[in-house]
Amino acid sequence: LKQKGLTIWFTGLSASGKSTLASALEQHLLHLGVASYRLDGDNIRFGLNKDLGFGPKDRTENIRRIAEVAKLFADSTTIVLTSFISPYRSDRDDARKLHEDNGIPFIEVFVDAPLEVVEQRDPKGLYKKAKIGEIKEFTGVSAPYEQPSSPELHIKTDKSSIEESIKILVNYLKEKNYI
Ligand code: GGZ
Repeated sequence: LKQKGLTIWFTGLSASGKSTLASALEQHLLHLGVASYRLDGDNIRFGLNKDLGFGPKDRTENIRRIAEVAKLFADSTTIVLTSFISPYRSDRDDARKLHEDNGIPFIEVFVDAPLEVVEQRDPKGLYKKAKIGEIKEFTGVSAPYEQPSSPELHIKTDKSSIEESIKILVNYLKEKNYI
């Protein structure tokens, strides 16, 4: 890594492919010998943020804490990969500001797949449950997702393969001289 660290912030609906892309990118960076660290629901929502649910206020607090943690890791010359829905534009903008005010690049990646597609994927059956009301305030069904208006990268996971998507990400990092 040629400078400080940075944060790659994946945002998108449940089952859009955020974690899949973050994991694949982590593998790629590992092979290049670049230090990276992944933050996702498994290591954040069951730990640091286990007191938080999915109402608007809790989601905002979830994202605020994740942004703070990402900033700290990035400050220690690590490439941080976060994969959270982060449905509110203002929360993502706050996360960006926290980084940029500290001189740390923030790369917002919109992991985009149409609702029909993610409902079809439904790997955990959550969309099905949300539709019959078993899960309340489910993003895309009964809670909002505000699409990024000017993300650094926009990846359509129903159109590009994982390999193609990783190429887009790696090319961006190389172009910017980050790796
Ligand atoms: C959205 C929910 C909900 C509700 C549980 N709405 O596909 P998953 O399971 O593994 O990813 C979803 C995850 C979303 O957590 P985040 O921390 O990324 O959300 S946010 O950024 O909005 O705070 C889903 C599961 O948690 N899940 N209930 N109501 N997703």
